[in-house]
Amino acid sequence: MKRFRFLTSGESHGKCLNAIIEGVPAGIRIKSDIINKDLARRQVGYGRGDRMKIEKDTVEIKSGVRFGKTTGAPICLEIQNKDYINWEDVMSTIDYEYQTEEQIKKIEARAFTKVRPGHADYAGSVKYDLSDLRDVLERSSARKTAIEVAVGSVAKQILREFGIMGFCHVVQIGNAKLDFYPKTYTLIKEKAEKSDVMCADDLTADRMRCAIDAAAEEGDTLGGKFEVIYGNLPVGLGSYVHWDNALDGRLAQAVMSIPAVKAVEVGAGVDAAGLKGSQMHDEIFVDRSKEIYRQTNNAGGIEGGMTNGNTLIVKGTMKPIPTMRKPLATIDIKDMSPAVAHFERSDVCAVPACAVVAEARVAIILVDELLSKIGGDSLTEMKAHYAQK
Ligand code: EPS
Repeated sequence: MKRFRFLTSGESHGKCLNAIIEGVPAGIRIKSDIINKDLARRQVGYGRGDRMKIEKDTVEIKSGVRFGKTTGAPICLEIQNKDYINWEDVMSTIDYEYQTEEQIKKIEARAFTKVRPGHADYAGSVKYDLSDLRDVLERSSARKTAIEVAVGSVAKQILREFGIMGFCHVVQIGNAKLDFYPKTYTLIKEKAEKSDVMCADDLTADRMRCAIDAAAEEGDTLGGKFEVIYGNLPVGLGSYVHWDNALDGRLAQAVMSIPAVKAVEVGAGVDAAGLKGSQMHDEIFVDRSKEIYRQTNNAGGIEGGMTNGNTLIVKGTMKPIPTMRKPLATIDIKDMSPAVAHFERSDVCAVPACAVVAEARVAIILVDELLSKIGGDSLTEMKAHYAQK
């Protein structure tokens, strides 16, 4: 990250999740209500597990904001894990030798050694030399994406000051695909917002729910595909001069690193392989007031690693969640014997939640690029620079 930097901490069943964000100019209105709305969006979705019934994620802004506005100081955010009361002994930070017999029983009951294929368990245990896979699960869990959504919500509130706004929607769950797109982005957003699978078409949403029910019945899980759309972006965020400045590359990294994401596309994405140049590239026209416009957007708003003024379209593919009721063949790292994979409470499908996380991650990269382009220590300075861009 160049200008908008942050770190997060916290475990899935630990006390809380935290983030410290650095680089937010002063004078930006940050509302915890808006952050909480985004947190709630990440929690809903047909096919999510029982954890979401326990948690009602809410953020506490602990520093960097005074009377509703940023001061330029680092912003500290915190989300409490409500489930922690059930895990206090298991997640204790106190030395093992100081634990009582009763506590040790609880800790051992929650330890596991049968790795889940597809999860971070095996590689994590080897990398960090951990014999209880609980130590890997706790931080590798997608639970940490809650605090990332809170950080993304701060980023979105900065972008909104410049009229830049985005949304996400789900286009595939299992084999149920969205073939019929409503005509405008506004309609897609409105329909998707009302749907518990975040799908903009009612019939496809029904098929998605049926697919989730069938997978749940079989003890299986499902992945899918989502799109993140951002509009009203200035031309020239990102750059072609070095590979690590290319906006498409940065967005791909940001979305690809969400747990379970296996592919990221921009615009036409993988379909570009089958198109001719004349079909792929978006021809440029000029209207009467010398404003340029295009009739297509296969580039997805990025040319040469830079925004081109068109709507940004990022697509992500999520694999099915690896924690499954249906046992998969694996090994027990205790003695390297054959075993069936560990199962504990999980989700059947979390594609809508993943889409909300991707929307947040994209906002984080966009605000980092915006700050790099226009700079400024305060919103006033940023706005003055933006007007001259
Ligand atoms: C999640 C919390 C987790 C899981 C899920 C995402 O809660 P728990 O493990 O207590 O049920 O529901 O985690 C995973 C899918 C994963 O791979 O770890 C959340 O808050 O999003």
